[in-house]
Amino acid sequence: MSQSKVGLVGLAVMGQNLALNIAEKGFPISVWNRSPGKVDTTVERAKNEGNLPLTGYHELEDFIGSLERPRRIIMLVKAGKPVDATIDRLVPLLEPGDLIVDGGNEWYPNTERRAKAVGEKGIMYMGMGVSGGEEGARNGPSMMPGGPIEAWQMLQPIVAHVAAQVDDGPCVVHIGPGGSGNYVKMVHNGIEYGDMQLIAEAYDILKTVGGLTNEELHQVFDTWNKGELESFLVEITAQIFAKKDDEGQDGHLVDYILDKTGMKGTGRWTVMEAADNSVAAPTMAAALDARFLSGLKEERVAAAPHFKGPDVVTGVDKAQLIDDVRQALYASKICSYAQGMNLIRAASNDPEHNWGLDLGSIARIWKGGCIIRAAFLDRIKQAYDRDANLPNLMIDGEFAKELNERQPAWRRVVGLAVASGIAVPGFSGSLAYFDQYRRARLPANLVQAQRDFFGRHTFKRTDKEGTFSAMWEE
Ligand code: NBP
Repeated sequence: MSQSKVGLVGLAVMGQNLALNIAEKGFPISVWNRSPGKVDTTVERAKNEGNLPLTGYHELEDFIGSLERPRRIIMLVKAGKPVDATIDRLVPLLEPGDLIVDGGNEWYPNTERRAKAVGEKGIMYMGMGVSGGEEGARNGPSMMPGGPIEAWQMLQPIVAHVAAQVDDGPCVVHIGPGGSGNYVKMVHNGIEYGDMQLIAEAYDILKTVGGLTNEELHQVFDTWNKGELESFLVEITAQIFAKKDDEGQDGHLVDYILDKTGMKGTGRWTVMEAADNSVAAPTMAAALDARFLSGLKEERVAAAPHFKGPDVVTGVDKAQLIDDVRQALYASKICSYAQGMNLIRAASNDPEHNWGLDLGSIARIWKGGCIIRAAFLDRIKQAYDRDANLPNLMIDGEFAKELNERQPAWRRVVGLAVASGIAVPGFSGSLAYFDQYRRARLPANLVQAQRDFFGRHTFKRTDKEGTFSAMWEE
């Protein structure tokens, strides 16, 4: 019997669909899952979806024995302990030169720890972020593999065909060494949190101040998706507003959904990492905080009668509001991506990592397959092509021009929201990021004076070199 080119372990949503995708691209694949039921389901699907070259195994030993050597095994099991448990079962059956790739959303130091441990046995290890959810995994995800270059060379011939394809190639690149693949996927998810929050704020303003109906919101988002905001998230948002309730109630499903956001942790990691690296990430942090606050549903309901917010501003020109919100959303999005890119660069330059990551190629592989795919990622790539050392995306000539042009609308929207009592932490956090970055002098002089006053922390002066401390209390 001919041997499979690749093996896949873990056949839940992601693993099952990725396995079918790999098989469809012509790579014979063997699959195994801890509980055998999912193996049978996957085999059945492979049969029904075009007699794909996929073989299922109930015994791990048989699965390993079916693989071409050196073996390539992709794991898609729940991050954390299940990954360790799977490695513990795989490693005794493997040989030096074999490769294990963890395709889950793993905390990057775990990948580095595992790579070291299995590396002592001559086995190679990669952490590969996979984005695009179920649909991406099945039809072409964006893939972010990190680890040794020799491991990438073994993986590349397969993933280059399996990843989403865009105008300038497959949405996969060797991100860099160590846990960099997981890191970039983590920041991708942080950006995703920011994008979703910004879209939710646009919705809130348009609905609450503009009085837009779901039908109108559908139209607006659909139109936006044909312009500079063209992206997967804007596209699905338009579709969401068109969806009628599926439980027999009048109206649209979106209005029956509880306003309490779930999360799995990658957004939290991104914000923690931003703090650890001293990188300002107010848009992503605002998105995370908004999820925390949304979680306090019962508390919010109890608190509501205790406060009276301002009346919503009335008499707003609807067409102008829609156009302003579009501009505010776009400008905020630039700030959010700037924060994410700066975090990736800071981690890459950390002497403990020295990953040497290429921001332009990272933006490129996000152009297709993934949740944050958007037309403007091509422009982000071009910005880093123009200047790989761009200190901040906002100061690229094209983006700076766009931010300048959108400022009046952006400020109108934030002002209107604040006056109406609508929280827009993503829009206002992004605007504050922009305003702090663009102002040559900030009130940090006063903070330094206070620090010196109470703690003799010293300060620098603007007019001469040296370190100073003052006798503040004469
Ligand atoms: P889940 O994260 O829900 O994990 C389920 C899989 O883990 C099943 O195959 C399960 O086997 C296996 N598993 C568990 Br749980 N404990 C195990 C153990 N001790 N030993 C061996 N296997 C174990 O699956 P998923 O949603 O497909 O996600 C897979 C990875 O991809 C995760 O890291 C996730 O964060 C990431 N990811 C998910 C998405 C998405 O849209 N779902 C998107 C991008 C990335 P069983 O069948 O025997 O219980």
